[in-house]
Amino acid sequence: MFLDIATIYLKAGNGGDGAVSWHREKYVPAGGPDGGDGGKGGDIYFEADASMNSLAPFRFTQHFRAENGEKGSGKNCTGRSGEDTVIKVPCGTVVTDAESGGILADVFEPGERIMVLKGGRGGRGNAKFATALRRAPGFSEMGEKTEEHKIRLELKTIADVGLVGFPNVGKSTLLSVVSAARPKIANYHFTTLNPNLGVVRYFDDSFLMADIPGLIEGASEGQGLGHSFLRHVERVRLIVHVVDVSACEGRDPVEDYYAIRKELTNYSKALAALPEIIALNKTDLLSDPGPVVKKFSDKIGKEAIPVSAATKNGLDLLIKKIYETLSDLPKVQRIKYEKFEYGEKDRDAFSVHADNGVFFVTGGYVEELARRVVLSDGDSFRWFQRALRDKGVIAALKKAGVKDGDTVSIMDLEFEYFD
Ligand SMILES: Nc1nc2c(ncn2[C@@H]2O[C@H](COP(=O)(O)OP(=O)(O)OP(=O)(O)O)[C@@H](O)[C@H]2O)c(=O)[nH]1
Ligand SMILES: [Mg+2]
Repeated sequence: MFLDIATIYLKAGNGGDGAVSWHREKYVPAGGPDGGDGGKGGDIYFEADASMNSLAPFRFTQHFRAENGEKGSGKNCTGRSGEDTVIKVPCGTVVTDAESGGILADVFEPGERIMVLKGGRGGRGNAKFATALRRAPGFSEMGEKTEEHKIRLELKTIADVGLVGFPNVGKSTLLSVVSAARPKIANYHFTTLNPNLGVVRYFDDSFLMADIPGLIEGASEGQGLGHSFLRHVERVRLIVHVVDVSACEGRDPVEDYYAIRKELTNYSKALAALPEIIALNKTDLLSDPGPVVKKFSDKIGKEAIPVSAATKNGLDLLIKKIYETLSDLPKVQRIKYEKFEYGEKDRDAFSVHADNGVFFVTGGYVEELARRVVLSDGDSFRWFQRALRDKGVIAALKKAGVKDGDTVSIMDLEFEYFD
């Protein structure tokens, strides 16, 4: 099955905890603190892989985690950093945060790597907390914990040229004879279910052609394979509109032409405004194509190139025309977006609220503090109390009506309040 939209879950690595350790050496009775810092958690990156053309791998694998940082250890050894995770996606994959819809990345150029989630910072070891007054800090900091995020991937194929038209008009056949691509070809509708990409060589140069699944009337409202495929034409520079001029299915080429134009316009004005080259295919089925082609051009008032993907007649001229038109057009652009970043927790904010005699303190600042404290350690606890006082948390508790003996709760820490 073809997939051009996928939902996955990502979690960067947690930071490793800092260590509590004491320097030990023969004949040195009381060494100082030498607990090392924890390692940084692994980051998560996306990488554009030119050999991929669908998001199918994400049907089976939806959870990705980067490695956690390791704990610090004695002798001031910093813990090993967690390995980064690199997720490969096809060029043209737009990565968004599923909750906010914010765009994290447009993974565009082959080989391009974009970081979307940063690993947690490692906690500091007790060595880092030593001061002239506090020579033997018996506590260290815990590593920063990361959160899991729900992410949406959407493939918007990048190609210079998109082949559009009704089903069975010969788009895939055309791509297969002008490039090395080998899309499935068959004499029934909706043979092509996913866009195929091919490189078309033109002397020393080349361009990228995409074969888009057949459109039908109402595609812009979701009929047939609908919207999902129009999305793939969004990023082309030029449309090659393939029309079956042989009328072998009993349809009228002119009506076909206008029907597809209408779908393009309904889907997006930008799409409809793209330059277009009309290729009238299957001319080999006509005994005398000349008058038919002329009649078509006269009716729509535009030039059309007669071709046959089967006999390759007219293809040289078509490719030349495509190449020359492209030369005058601006390059494919990556989508314009403001990069969405997961906010750092507000490091200074906190709030107090009372509930049944328990005073809950929440917010980035106190959570950060609580992460660092070790309640059972006198030193650490005193440092924690001082920090609470300095930042005005104690004053806020008093204002909220705290009395001696009441319980104060911060994250998973609970302690009794005494002034
Ligand atoms: N006689 C003749 N038959 C052709 C020509 N081009 C394609 N065909 C045939 O038309 C049928 C459909 O061709 P495809 O290339 O699969 O058509 P498509 O436009 O990709 O169709 P969908 O993928 O269903 O949208 C096949 O049987 C082809 O062999 C042509 O120039 N002349
Ligand atoms: Mg096809």
